Amino acid sequence: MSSTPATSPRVVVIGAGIVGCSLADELTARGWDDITVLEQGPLPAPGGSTSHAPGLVYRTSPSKTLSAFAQYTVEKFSALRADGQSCFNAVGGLELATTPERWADLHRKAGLAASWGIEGEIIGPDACLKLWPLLDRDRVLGGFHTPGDGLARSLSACRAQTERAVARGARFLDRTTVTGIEQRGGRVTGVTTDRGSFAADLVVSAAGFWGPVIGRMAGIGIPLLPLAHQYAKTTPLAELAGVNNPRTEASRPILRHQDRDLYFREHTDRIGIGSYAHRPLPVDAFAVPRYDEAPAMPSSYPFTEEDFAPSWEDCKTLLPALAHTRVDEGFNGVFSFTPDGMPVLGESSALRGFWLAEAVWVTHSAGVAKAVAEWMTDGRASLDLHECEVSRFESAQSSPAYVEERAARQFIEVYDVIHPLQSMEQPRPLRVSPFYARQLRLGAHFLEGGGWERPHWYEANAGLAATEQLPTREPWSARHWSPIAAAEARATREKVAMYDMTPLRRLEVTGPGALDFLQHMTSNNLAKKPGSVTYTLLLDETGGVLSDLTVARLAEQHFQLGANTPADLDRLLDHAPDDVHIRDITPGTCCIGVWGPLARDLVQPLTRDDLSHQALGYFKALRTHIGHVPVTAMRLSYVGELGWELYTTADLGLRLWDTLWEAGRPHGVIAAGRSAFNSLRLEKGYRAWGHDMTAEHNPYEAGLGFAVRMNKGDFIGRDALVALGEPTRRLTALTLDDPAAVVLGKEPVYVNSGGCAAGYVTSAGYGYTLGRCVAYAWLPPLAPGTPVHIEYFGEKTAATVVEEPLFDPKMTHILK
Ligand code: FAD
Ligand code: THG
Repeated sequence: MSSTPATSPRVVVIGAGIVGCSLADELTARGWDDITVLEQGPLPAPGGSTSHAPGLVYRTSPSKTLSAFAQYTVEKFSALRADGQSCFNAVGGLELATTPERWADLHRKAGLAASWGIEGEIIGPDACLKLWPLLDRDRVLGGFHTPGDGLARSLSACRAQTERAVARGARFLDRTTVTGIEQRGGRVTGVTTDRGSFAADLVVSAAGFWGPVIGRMAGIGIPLLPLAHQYAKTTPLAELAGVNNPRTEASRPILRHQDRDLYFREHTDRIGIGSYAHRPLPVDAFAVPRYDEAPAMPSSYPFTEEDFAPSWEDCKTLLPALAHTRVDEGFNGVFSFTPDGMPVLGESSALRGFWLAEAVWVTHSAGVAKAVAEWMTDGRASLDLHECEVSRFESAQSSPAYVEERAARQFIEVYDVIHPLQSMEQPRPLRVSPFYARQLRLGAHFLEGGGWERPHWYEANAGLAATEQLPTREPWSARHWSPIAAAEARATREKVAMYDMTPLRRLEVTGPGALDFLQHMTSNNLAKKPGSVTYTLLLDETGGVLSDLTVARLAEQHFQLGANTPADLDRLLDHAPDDVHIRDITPGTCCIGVWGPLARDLVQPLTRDDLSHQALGYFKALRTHIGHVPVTAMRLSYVGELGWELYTTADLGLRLWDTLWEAGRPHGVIAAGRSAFNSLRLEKGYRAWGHDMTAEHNPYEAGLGFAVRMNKGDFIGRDALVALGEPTRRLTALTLDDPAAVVLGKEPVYVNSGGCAAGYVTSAGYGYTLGRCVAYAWLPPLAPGTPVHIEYFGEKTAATVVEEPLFDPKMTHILK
């Protein structure tokens, strides 16, 4: 158990759905004893989404964090008891394939399950029928069976956790509606309700789809959209007579028919059907009726039969026995969707002490509550939460229009087969660099990230690709990929290429205290002369890697940081003393990376400053001019080639591009995209934060010990690093043995032929210089040369542990 505060802060939790109840339990378990849960509806079924949730829990997700949340929910609810039975019914899960595309995707899903340690098996149609005798055998190609999935008894779990929290001192007040959030000087001080005020040091909004209403009281936009989703129960089936015990209600696996956006569970002798097949049905959170005024429950809207009609036909096709039944009761139930389908967790940076735990499924509820309780108690959670933190959204992603469009799209795509590189189609383009017009003209193939349009390759380079000898790709890995990327990578290694680095986050840190502050915040030594650049790590108190940064000291008191997520800025702002000023300069500036053996031939004639290796060495910065454009040049390269990142203000970006382009013509310069970029960085062994390492990993196991200077003085995370033992796992470089084989990331890795996966791939890409696919993976320490297997769509492909870096270990491409 963790450090319990000496006197517990006063906490108000808004909402007694599954999230609020689980949180009260987790906080009181950690010794917090001044918890008040305020609920507008009557307990124990106050009328939110939890009150009617059918409780299906499928644990496997592309997100390792979501899967871990769900695993904890299953563990915890299995052990919780209410009314003499467990709060989890482990009937298992069965996901069906009725199309070849889904059948292939289930194999990919089985790989994800293996990566995250979830038991599961791909089974044929006969085995599916054994588990679910009502299925039409002719419709089913097969399924993915996960015996540990099942049904959460949500309201029972609420009750059991409430009782435990109350026994430890928590208060639950129902029929108490929060009407205002009180604040002073940027800190929350309490809440007002229709029954008086409650002073509080911390307020947690666990108000489910009412989140935006609470957000408005606090002056904060909450990026979620309430949407209605249809759930119906059939009349009794003769075929189910006597099959299920009315107390446990279900014995057969929860069933998914994603090709038709449907799921099923048993309710004793009836079948419950959930549908995502209908049009998005947004609900205005501000117009939801109060409990006493709602026809059923505030979260339950009248069933719209016409929306369900096509689904009902699909149900009867899959389960022919349903032809003898009809829809007996149905409703349109409301819950939350977010722009990226992930929950919204963490403390608001705009209002200190105001926490969010919103857009959480029953599936993830206990895991989320544990993580938020850890975070509130220790300042960090034991799992990496970066995909869930409220701070992940860019300001360009905060408009209500953006949230509504994206969240509705998430609803539509909830069961779709989604490629890891697939971008949403709307609203685009949103953020573009100053070079956008040129990129369009060069036939850029854009993918979206953080709201930015990012070129992945340029059709203009198709001619160069004609000579590339590449193995053909199977259709999945060929999606969002082009052989042109190979030509762009080659041009970078052999000539020179321009990369749009504008989406790279840039922070400016200035002021008398800037150096001391950055020394305290990060792991490497930054006390160097102006003009130096340092690769350094933002660590948390336990030594976990929160981010990797480049820090350029441009003047005594002026630093420019190359950072990763918006959370980096929040972290720095949180800790900054008064004599340090921090600004995100990303939107007003831009950056071009000019890299390749001819980079100096291209750039040197454009400036009067000396760009020789002697005058401007590796990891050095210089303010200079490129033609008419003032730039900051940084001699570093994520692709591992000679060259510079050239930064200027957005207004001069186009001029910079054109100047470099013109000067580059005689050298055969090309524009190159992220597909080549990713390949080159993998060959060079440069890690991508958020994929290869996160807060769950320390620098040594991530292979980043070189960026830690233990003797520079104290810094956050140092004490924890001192106490570390030998690593039990390492971020390990692998190459695939078959030059034609490709993996994409998150696949399970097996060290011995039998047994469980020993680890999983973090990121991967074809190394065009090496002529093989490179994959990084978390694995137990293994010697170079060790053979392993990576499972890709159910097939094991051989790979070998290799020494790093794979490309140019002597740095001859960079140091010249
Ligand atoms: P809620 O349960 O909505 O709780 C929030 C509480 O806050 C409410 O009780 C509300 O009254 C209270 N509140 C709001 N405003 C105030 C205020 N101003 N003052 C005081 N109290 C306030 N998830 C799964 O994992 N598996 C499923 O199979 C599944 N099926 C679903 C089927 C349907 C039809 C629906 C609608 C949802 C389903 N979900 C499922 C989603 C799941 O139900 C929700 O994501 C989950 O219950 C949300 O829990 P919560 O505690 O965040 O919100
Ligand atoms: N450019 C800039 N800032 C950045 C990135 C970038 N910040 C975020 C992210 N990318 C940081 N990632 C890296 C990873 C590796 C290197 C640079 C940024 C790198 N490493 C060399 C190595 O590992 O050998 C040098 C390390 C050293 O000398 O200390 O170049 O792309 N501006």
